[in-house]
Amino acid sequence: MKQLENTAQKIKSMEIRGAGKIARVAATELRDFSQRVGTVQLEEFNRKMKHAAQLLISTRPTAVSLPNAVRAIMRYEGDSVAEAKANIRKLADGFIRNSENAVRKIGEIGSRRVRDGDTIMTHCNSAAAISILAAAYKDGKNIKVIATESRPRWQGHLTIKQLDETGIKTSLIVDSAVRYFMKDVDLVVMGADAVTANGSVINKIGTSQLALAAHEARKNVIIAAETYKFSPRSLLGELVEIEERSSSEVIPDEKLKEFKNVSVKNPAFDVTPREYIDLICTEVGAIPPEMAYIIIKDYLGWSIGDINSEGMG
Ligand code: RI2
Repeated sequence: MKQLENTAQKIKSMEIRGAGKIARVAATELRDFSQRVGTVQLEEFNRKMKHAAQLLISTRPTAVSLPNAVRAIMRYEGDSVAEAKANIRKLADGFIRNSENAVRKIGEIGSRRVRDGDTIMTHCNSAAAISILAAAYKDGKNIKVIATESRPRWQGHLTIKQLDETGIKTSLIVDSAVRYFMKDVDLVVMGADAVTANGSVINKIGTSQLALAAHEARKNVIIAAETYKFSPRSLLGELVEIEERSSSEVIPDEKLKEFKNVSVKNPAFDVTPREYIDLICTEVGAIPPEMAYIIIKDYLGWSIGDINSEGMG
């Protein structure tokens, strides 16, 4: 239990972050937790697994990769605890392997849209987006990247570090400079925390203003997103919840206390309408955002009936 709570806390505090990463870590934790459960009573085992699943899902409300990963593992079967444990191990290992392959495949597919000499703007820190940039560079394309700081958590610093290690020339800019530099940009590549049935993309706060600036300047926007980032529940018309994080990420508590009339708003994500997105690059192909529904139905295998009966995510 302690280790499970520890992992949940690390996801909540963003010590472990990134939509794909938290999905893989949740799958790993559920697998390891299941193996540690001591009981031989299947009912008790199932109850404990359900509790663990809910705890992991509750850590971050926006990245749909998290409930999708948990759901993929909670489909386990078995007539005994031993069988259930074996099945969970298989499902979790399969999910993690597929997820790692998906990020690599997105790099291969997305890099074909990058031309030699392109300057590419990116936002926040997305493993899937960086996979495209790194693959293009590895193919011998001489690219440059403009990366935003991504206030308030500075994920842009992770991006410049990772790009620096690959050898790609990168400029770091403040978030409010995206429109100023858009004239120098050939292509925008960003990640996603969730994609809805109508093709809207939920990603780090600032994504939608960057996409708007790109749209105004007629520059293409590619979103790199594995299929498990598509939201089955959006088929029911549900909106994806936007996580509101602590004010202390924006201003220290002590400083805020000096004001009588000031409050802080700190949404972690925003919604980019599909009109501002040219392509969503998934591991099963580069699709127009209008095709998001097909991914949910054909590749995630969800129908409205399944979603209603599961009651998760
Ligand atoms: P990958 C991150 O969320 C960013 O919004 C990033 O674009 C998205 O997850 C996808 O990341 P946060 O955890 O899965 O920093 O592509 O809030 O790495």
